[in-house]
Amino acid sequence: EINFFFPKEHTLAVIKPDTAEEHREEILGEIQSKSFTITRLHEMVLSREVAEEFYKEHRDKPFFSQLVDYMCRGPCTMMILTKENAVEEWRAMMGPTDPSKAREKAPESVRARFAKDILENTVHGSSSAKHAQEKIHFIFGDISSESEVISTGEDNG
Ligand code: RTP
Ligand code: MG
Repeated sequence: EINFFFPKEHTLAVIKPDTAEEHREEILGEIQSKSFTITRLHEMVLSREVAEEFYKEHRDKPFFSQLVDYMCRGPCTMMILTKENAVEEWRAMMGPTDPSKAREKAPESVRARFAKDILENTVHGSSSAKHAQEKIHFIFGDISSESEVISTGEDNG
């Protein structure tokens, strides 16, 4: 592996509830084919409290209670993905929040192919390395012994 000069970065990726099993498998296959390391993978049903805390940046948005309902509806696949530039690369793989925009701008993206609408949009990804570090700690606890985490960049939820 050629990783002497490129520091690895972690991101938190989530396959949200209601995603069909075959789509889950396809997403996992694509993550691996793009050479992310799946550092952690944990399937869990979020409580309302955990979902509210996870998306607390959005608590004042009109869609917040629908978002929490959606996130608690079934099992989420929670993952730590590790690679240089992981945050940006996973966001690029996901595509825009709204699948109609995703189909226009990024037709190969996960949301373009599998999302139902702007709310039920299949996947989550941290929007910055700082956000990733915070959410990884919230979901998985302390992983600092495993590999380096970069903590720079903007955080807009
Ligand atoms: P995410 O945090 O889940 O990766 O999504 P994102 O950055 O692309 O979008 P964000 O603005 O952070 O929104 C978080 C999630 O809230 C739901 N949403 N619903 N009904 C609506 O207008 C609306 N807008 C956002 C989506 O599930 C979105 O992923
Ligand atoms: Mg977001």
